Parts: sequence; structure tokens; C-alpha cells
Amino acid sequence: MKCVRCRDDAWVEVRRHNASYCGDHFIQFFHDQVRRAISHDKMFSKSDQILVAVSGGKDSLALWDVLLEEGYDADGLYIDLGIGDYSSRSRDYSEQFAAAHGRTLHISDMQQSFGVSVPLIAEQTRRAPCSGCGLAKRYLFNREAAERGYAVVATGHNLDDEAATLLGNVLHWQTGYLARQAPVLEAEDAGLVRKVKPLYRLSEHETAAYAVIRGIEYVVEECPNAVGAKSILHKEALNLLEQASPGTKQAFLLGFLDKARAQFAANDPHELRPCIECEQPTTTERCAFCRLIAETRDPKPRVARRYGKTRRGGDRRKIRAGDTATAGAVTAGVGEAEPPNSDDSPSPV
Ligand code: Q46
Ligand code: ZN
Ligand code: ZN
Repeated sequence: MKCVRCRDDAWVEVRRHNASYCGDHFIQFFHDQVRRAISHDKMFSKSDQILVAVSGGKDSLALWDVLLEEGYDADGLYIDLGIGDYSSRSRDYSEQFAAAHGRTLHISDMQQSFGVSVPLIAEQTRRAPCSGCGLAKRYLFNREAAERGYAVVATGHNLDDEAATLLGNVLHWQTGYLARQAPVLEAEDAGLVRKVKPLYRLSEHETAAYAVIRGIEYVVEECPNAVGAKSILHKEALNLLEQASPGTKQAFLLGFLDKARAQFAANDPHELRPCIECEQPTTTERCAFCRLIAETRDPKPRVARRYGKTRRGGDRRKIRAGDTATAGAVTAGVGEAEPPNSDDSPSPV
């Protein structure tokens, strides 16, 4: 396999473009794709202060690296979710990257700020960990960016993430989420900061290759809560299609953005107002994050259900005094104006 630009030995194959590149030309290709996304979707300019949502993984660190290489003014924000060793290691990689590049990494520590962690939220509210986690991340990225005066939040969502999210949303016809699945979500007066995804034209394989070639050290292990998530199944399904027909994922995502998204967006009116507790934008009186924290601190007792047999042999639900569970009926957050991947799927940054 030879590089299509210089005929040297190729390191990375990009089948959907029917091309292979040596290390140097792959880095050029990667930059070209990021530049194209930024200009095509008018994401930001050199005068904007950008806050990169950093998780310590390959995508977010590759994003931060490419933006700095392109001359953008980009700092990082790491949210410590309190997920055991995984959080400690990913925080270390994020801090190492910031120190090596002489950039500011803001840290938002959920335990310190709110006295909760993702595992505690999951345990107390009996929601899937990724549900509370995704909601908290969307809330905190927006709030930290707004309070610190950043013009835009950039996340490391890649083509695989976006195509898998789209597939999940289509399979369940989540029209509200489809309306708000875009490489750019505009700022809104109510305190919603602009969100952008400059890597949405690059695959997961390509962001990993970029990180390796650039010598970026990142946390390789997955969050323990990612195991068994629906979005991984959706990625596998799309990988099968991609293998048989390179370009399928890109055609699926870009076709949606070009031809269908506007129709969903036109039917998605929403009005934002400040949360009565934290003043962050929400569509409800008290935002979903404030409700989530309150519920974690003070779980609502709820009658649990046990199953018994009916005379026909079917299941009958029996209620027993003293059984408890939580309602867990917290819906979208700040948040409400932007889509989670899905309620129980990982939300990478
Ligand atoms: S960190 Fe959070 Fe992810 Fe872990 S709990 Fe799920 S959403 S999987 S990208
Ligand atoms: Zn080359
Ligand atoms: Zn609130």
C-alpha cells in the first residue's frame, strides 16, 4: 500500500476515500478534514476562545491538539465524574497534555462541587450510569463555558459516534433528538453556549491513528460503564455495513445533515428560561441537573414491584410494604436544548 500523495509506504488506509497515506500526509489529511468542518459549518474563528471538552481519551485530546496546531485559542475542561480508577487515569492524561502544551485545563470535580459521583447518582436514582453522566456532562460543559466566558464548547464526537447516535435516534424515531443532532448547535440568549463537533468527518480509527502518529498519550481503556451500551451495538452494525460498502457511515450522516435534519428542526419549538435554582437554561421550571442532584441526595421512596403468578400462569405484580425504589423520572437537561446520545448510552466528549 502506497501513499496517494508521495508514493512512500502508507501507514493509514481511508477506504471511504479510496486512499492511503504515509504518516505526514495522513496528518495533512486529518487537518484538511477538520479545517473543512470548521469552515463548512462556520464553527468558530481565530478570535474565539474555545473550550475543549476533554475526557483524556483519543478523540478529545486529538481535537485539542489539532486545534492548537491550527492556531486556535483553545483551553480544556475536564469533568471528574468520580468513576474510580478510570476517572483518575483519564484526569492524569488530560493534565499531562495540558502541561506539555502550556494550556489551561479547567477541572470540574463533581464530588467536590456537588458531593456526588456518577456511580452514586446511578445507585441512588437507579438510572443507567450513562444517563446521569451524559446529563451532568452536558450541563457542566455549558455552565463552565458560560461562567468562564468561552464563546464555544468543542467536543470530540467523531463520525462513528455521530452515525451511531443517528442510527439509534432513527431506530426509535426520537424526532426531538434528530432535530438537534448537528455539528453546530447555536448559542441561545438564555445562556446556552455554542457547541461544535470539528471531528465529525473523521472516523474513530482515524482519530486513534492521529493520536498515535502525533505521540499523544491517552487513556486507552473504556469507561467500565460503556460495556453493553446500545451505542456500541449500533457502531458494530454500522461497521459491518461499512466493511461491505466503504462510505456508508459518511453517506448516512452527511445525507441526514444535508437532506433531513432541517425538517425535524422546523418541528421542534422549544423555549428556554433560567432554572429557578441554578439559573442555567432549561425548558422546565427546575432544570434536569438540579432535579438529578436533589434526587441523588434524597432518593424518593417508591413502591417496588415483585412478580407473582396469576391463575393463568402469567406474571402478576405484587406490592409489598417496605419495598423502595426511585422514580428516576428526570428527563433531558441543559440538555433540554441539545440531544443526549440516547438515555442510556455513553456520551463521549
Ligand atoms: S463516561 Fe459517562 Fe461515558 Fe462512562 S458513564 Fe457512560 S457516558 S460510558 S463516554
Ligand atoms: Zn505521503
Ligand atoms: Zn438548575
